[in-house]
Amino acid sequence: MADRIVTIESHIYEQQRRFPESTGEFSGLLCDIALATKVISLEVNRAGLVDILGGTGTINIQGERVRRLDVFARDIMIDILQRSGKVCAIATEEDADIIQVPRDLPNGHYIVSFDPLDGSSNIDVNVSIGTIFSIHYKSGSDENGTESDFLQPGVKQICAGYVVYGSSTIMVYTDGSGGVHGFTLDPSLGEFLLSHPDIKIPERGRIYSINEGYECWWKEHTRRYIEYVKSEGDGRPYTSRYIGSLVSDFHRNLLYGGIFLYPEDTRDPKRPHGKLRLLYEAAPLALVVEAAGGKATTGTERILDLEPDELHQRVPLILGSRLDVEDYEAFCRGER
Ligand code: P6P
Repeated sequence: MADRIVTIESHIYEQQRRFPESTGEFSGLLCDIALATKVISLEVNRAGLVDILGGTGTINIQGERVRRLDVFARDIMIDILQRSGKVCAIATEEDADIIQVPRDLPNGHYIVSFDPLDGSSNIDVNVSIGTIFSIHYKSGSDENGTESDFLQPGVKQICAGYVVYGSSTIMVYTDGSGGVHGFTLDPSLGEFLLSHPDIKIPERGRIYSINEGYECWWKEHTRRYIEYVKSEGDGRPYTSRYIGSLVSDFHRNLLYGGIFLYPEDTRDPKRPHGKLRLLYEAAPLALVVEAAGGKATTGTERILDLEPDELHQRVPLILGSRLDVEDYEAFCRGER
């Protein structure tokens, strides 16, 4: 007898019934995001066929070459969010400033930050990529949303999650009510089906994920921590796994246990806090990993407590199994 088939929509509305006072606006927004990622998944899986590989020739505000799929993913998310009637403003990795909802469309109380296609440099070589999203309730009084609405600590996120476009397309999210749930897209049905209910990350893993090519730029505490996990001893050496696609590295470590590190380094005095962004990479994944029993830190501060100064702020990001992250924090404090 097949297990009960649970679509993401039925799961979302089942969760909503736990909050009798809810209006259904949040549930509808999350369903809209699921719809957008289904459309993106279709295009990602066809990219090699419909010649939308290769760049657009433009450069985004991060100074990175924009791939056509990036643009497509951004446009789909913005179009669906703006027409949802639940959002008043949007921030994306591809845009320097926030995007408000056109005046001729209804807007709502939520703001959404997202990285439309993280790991996009892997598109042309068929390595899995992903979308990361974060939902806050707007904090200000301006019904059209302002940049300051986005500068809230991650602990205030209403919901956060990601989609991995890999061997299959999986959407994972937490709505802060404690659970982390994964849904696998059944392409024949065009439905996300509950495949990973109530995900919990192992307390300790045996995987570490860091770009070892940058060792010459690591700070001393990072160098000594990596030396430690590579040394023989109690369950060590760990296995090194690094895809170079944050959502894929994170998703694997969430299910198997382990630690992902993109630490601050000494390569560029103008960029002392590493590469990853707080609003639409670190904070959403931090909400997911903590809801699954793990931890997310800069090395010295809890990611979810950070008060953003600006939309595209970069932060060191170390997250995964609780005991592994705590080991790293001890090295940062000089206790190990
Ligand atoms: P590096 C992809 O460009 C990305 O933003 C993340 O998906 C990934 O974890 C990281 O950069 C990889 O960066 O410097 O190791 O190539």
